[in-house]
Amino acid sequence: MVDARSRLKEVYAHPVGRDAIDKVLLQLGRSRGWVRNPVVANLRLGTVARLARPVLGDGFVSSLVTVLADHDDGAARLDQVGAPAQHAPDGAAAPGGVVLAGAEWWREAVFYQVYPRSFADSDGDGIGDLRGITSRLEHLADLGVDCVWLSPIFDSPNEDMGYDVRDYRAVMAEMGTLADLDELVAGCHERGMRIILDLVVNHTSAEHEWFRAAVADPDGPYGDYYHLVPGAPGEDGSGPPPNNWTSFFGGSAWRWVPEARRWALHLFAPGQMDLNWENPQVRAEVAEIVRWWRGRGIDGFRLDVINYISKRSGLPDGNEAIGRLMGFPGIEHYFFGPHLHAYLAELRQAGFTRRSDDPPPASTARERFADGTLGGPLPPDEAGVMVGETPGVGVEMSRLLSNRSRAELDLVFNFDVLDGPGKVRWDDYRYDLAYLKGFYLDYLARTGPGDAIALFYDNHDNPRMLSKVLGAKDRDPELRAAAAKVLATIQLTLPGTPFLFQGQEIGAVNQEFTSVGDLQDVESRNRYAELCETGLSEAVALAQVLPGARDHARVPMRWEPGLTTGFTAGTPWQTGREDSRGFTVAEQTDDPDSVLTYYRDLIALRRAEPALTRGAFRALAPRSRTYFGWLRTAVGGSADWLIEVNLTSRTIRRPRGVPEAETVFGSPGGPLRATLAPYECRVARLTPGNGRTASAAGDSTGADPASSGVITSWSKMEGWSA
Ligand code: TEU
Repeated sequence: MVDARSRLKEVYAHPVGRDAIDKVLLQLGRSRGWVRNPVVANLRLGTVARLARPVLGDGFVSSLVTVLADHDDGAARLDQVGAPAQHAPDGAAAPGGVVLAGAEWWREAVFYQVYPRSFADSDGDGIGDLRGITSRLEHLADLGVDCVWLSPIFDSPNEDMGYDVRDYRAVMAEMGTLADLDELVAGCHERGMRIILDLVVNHTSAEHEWFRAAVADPDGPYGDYYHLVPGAPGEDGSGPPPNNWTSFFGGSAWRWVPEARRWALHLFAPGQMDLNWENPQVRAEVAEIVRWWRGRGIDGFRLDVINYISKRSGLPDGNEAIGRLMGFPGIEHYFFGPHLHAYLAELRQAGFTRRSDDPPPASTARERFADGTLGGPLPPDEAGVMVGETPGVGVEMSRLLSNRSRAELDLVFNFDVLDGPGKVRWDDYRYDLAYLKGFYLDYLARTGPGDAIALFYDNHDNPRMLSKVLGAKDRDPELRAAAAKVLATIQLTLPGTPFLFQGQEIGAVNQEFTSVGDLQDVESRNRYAELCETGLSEAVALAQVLPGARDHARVPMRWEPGLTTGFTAGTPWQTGREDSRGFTVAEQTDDPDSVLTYYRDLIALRRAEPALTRGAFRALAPRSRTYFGWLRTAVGGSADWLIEVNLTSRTIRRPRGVPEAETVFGSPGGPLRATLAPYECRVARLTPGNGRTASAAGDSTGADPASSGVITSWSKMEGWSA
């Protein structure tokens, strides 16, 4: 039990405490070495509270103690999970080279996120639809995708682009019909791909029948489906709301619903009403929705803001310092709530797990072999895959949510990779890939094969990573392609499950929006309006919205050159602002040097070489800020792979000698040299043997005498990590 007398190191030993402290340090842009300093580590919490008062104000420490107390068995639970086994080879190779057929197929899969509104439009109304996706499945199959994830397609008034569901068992009219969806599911399965949907159940649309019923009769059975709180006597909505929580899209998280004479909680837009998960009836409804879709052949779900579902009962005010630091007052009361683990375990059993008397699903994916050829339909998965979207959780919390032994989620997203220390999405800055390297090395050192890391940089909620890395240079076609390949190499060959977002495979970048009229997203528009209200000029307000606008990633997919990019025959609902040459699917498909070819070939190699997915991992030169290299070794050590990238736009010197290795993949190609070109990347097979020097191996540029030591064996490579 942590209390004010506990020492900082005891808090740090608690998984939730550690993540919380790390988060604060990251947000403040401070090093973690600070906590390890013995003087600091031995400070009592009460003392920390006094010392930190000028920065953190009052109540910070007691808020922390409360959150830790919710998960007081947390440390014990993590012990159960066990010390991470450091990504040692995970069991024997699958028999017969068959991949992705096992219960945990998703550990080796490549996921691909489709943003349906902007993928492909089949009927010319300017809005992407299900038939459009079906017509483009060959692109995904060619790319080597194992599982397609569709952002929301359920019936919705679209206040937040489908993340406000009106009917969980119907398709949104502009995207098609249930029959179209069945066809899309069958089309994926036929090509050996699974398909998952987005399950948005932290909240429903205010137009959902449950909310209508709740408003009509707040004391009736549906009143308790939501967080509806009576106002003071005579309240008309002008009084203060029930607490100080704020919405992620601006303003208070409460709105007064006059018909019900109640305040209603909405952590997102005013029409996204938070469900009350404390009500067992709500949990049962959600499980039924999942079972219904599983029967139709859906292979699982990505669960939207699923770590927000358990709110502290009584909905107390949030601590102000935490609110300031994290940007959202109240967040400590729901981002890792008291009953989160119990609700997830229950949902897994009641919704995602097949029962022996369940009829078979409408279809299942065909088996796909290591060489890409297809077999017959696989037996139904025992459980649908549960991919948690979990904003704000750190590494230890990720383990508590995803470790195999916990039977909660399968995979989680950790968003800390997306922005550098002290930065948030809205900041205009150049992302340093050295941070990305450090983030993953830390993550990998603290997790093992039973944990699950989703490797991702792009999604529909973030500007493009490629643009964050390159800044204005993202318009330089050479740099753009080279850096895109660096990101691909890291994402596809580190341990973990890659999630690609549409467009990544062709090197998509941010858009040059010029007015607020170009932005469609509720979050960007609200933020712009709020900034203007504070007295900023429109130009300055726009400049403060654009770096983080979610619209960058939501423009139509660029299938071919031209104004409408092959996305639609009509007028696109959202226009991209790009007319660059060479960054469309059509232009890249047959180009051997294109980003698309690189992705396709690397995914194929990944499927053929188990070392790249299941192999042991070892970092080389872990402290270098410019070079990122690592080894992957197959079970039995039959094949050693060397992967390396130059994290910068400058030529860099290799940290040690030139390894003797056969480059299977490279950008630019050619033999390994003593230096790495700007954003160079390599996937090479280490050659066992000795004696040959780098120049004898064909390095026409001449080996650098200072680093001409040839590394010919695993054991010598290990010296790199010293
Ligand atoms: O996003 C959750 C989330 O917390 C953020 O990543 C979100 O982008 C927001 O901008 C925070 O400021 C999920 C969905 O991915 C997002 O599209 C939805 O808007 C949101 O939940 C609400 O359902």
